[in-house]
Amino acid sequence: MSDTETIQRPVVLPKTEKPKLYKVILLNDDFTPRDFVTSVLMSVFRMSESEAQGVMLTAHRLGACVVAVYTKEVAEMKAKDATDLGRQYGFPLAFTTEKES
Ligand code: NFA
Repeated sequence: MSDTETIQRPVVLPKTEKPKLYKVILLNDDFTPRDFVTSVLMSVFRMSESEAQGVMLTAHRLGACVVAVYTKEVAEMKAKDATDLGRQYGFPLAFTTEKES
């Protein structure tokens, strides 16, 4: 045996899995008041009033609008919290989630 030996270490590749992201989508309906939708967007998604009005109007005109993108758990929790707020006041307001492609 020689005085020096080379120790073979396994090559460990860093695991850099990027988290899967999910969109929260606001769906239009004919009953929820515009100001209520704007307030929910401001409180649940921390938007300014003008941002929230822009998202609300886009959903109103086009039928749906992407609100924000989060990890799966956060997106699902925010969509539920926002939908539940509408339900508490008797509105059919609905937010869904969709995996980013
Ligand atoms: N379309 C609703 C109205 O005219 C407003 C609305 C916008 C509801 C976006 C839901 C989503 N009162």
